[in-house]
Amino acid sequence: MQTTTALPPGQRAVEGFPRFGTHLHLPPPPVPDAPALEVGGAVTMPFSIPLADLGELPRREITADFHCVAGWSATGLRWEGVPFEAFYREVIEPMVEPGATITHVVFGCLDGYRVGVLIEDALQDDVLIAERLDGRPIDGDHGAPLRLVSPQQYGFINAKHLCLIEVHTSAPEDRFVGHRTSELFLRLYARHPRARVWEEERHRYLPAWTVRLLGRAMIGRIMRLSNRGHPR
Ligand SMILES: Nc1nc2c(c(=O)[nH]1)N[C@H]1C(S)=C(S)[C@@H](COP(=O)(O)O)O[C@H]1N2
Ligand SMILES: [Mo]
Repeated sequence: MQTTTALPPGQRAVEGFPRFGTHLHLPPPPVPDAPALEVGGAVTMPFSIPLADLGELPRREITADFHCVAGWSATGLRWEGVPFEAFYREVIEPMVEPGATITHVVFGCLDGYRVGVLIEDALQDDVLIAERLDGRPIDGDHGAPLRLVSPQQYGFINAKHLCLIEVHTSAPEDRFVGHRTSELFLRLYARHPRARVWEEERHRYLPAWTVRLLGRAMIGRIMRLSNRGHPR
């Protein structure tokens, strides 16, 4: 098996790249005819960028491992897209409300998933708004048409089916709009606000080893469920 680097503490490599998520068995959301990325929050006016226009921004390719907080890691994934930092500096920052200090960014998704991160974590230079995985457009399993890729943070930060970026001046709440089980999942699991894999920041309150145990008990079930929503 190809491994890019040693794995972070408490992670085990799996074959391939499974579909996994709080979406559980739900199929991926349909990709709109004219997909776009909306920008909102503390900006002078919300606006929208057609995906077709992302081509004008700098591009980058990275090879990275992907670490789910439940304990599995997919290794050697090749992502291609726009560095989040370039998108932030060139597209978002000029529109930020005068005087606002941005501390957090929320990534919103076509399936209702929303996750907030600290601005300094989002601005790490390996964070991508990814359009391609292993040389092909990202498929429904892994977040078509766009997803966030933040290799130094657990999978749950890596928002699939990305359609919205909001900038905030204080810590926002993670939410899942539209599916009761997924919403419950996010409420029950008080995830760590930074979620850095090398620091093993799995949970806001619980020590990492308890989450390792819990994860091991859940991985198989969630993988099988998620696979039921696999587009065929
Ligand atoms: N939109 C959306 N993004 C999501 C999720 C989700 O349920 N919906 N699950 C997260 C979790 S917990 C993980 S581990 C990864 C899994 O990504 P994969 O299905 O591409 O393996 O997606 C993350 N991003
Ligand atoms: Mo995850």
